[in-house]
Amino acid sequence: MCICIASAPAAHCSGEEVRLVGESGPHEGRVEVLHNGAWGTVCSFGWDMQDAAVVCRQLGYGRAVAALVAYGGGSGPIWYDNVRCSGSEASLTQCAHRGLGVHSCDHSEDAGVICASE
Ligand SMILES: [Ca+2]
Repeated sequence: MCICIASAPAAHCSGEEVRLVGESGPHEGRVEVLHNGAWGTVCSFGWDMQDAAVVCRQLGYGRAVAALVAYGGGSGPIWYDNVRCSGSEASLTQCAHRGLGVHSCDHSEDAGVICASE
């Protein structure tokens, strides 16, 4: 996981921080991404198991169990829309998407994942 230092060029950050916000455990929840100091969410349009697999890998879990919309809406920016991971990326930042902050979504569509907890 990358800790971004405010004074460092963004290119020096290999990956943004990702967290899961939910109530059932650390291995599942709404996907939130930290960019430029602001936690934001991911639109579920195009959200699938390949994308979920990358999030789970980035967080240190072996695999993804589900890609879903089940954890309520977050707040702040919607950073990603139409995420298109192949499934082999090391972090979500390496996946194609519409563009940072570019979306046609609202927070009711925020994407979540369940990662294998074993
Ligand atoms: Ca996708």
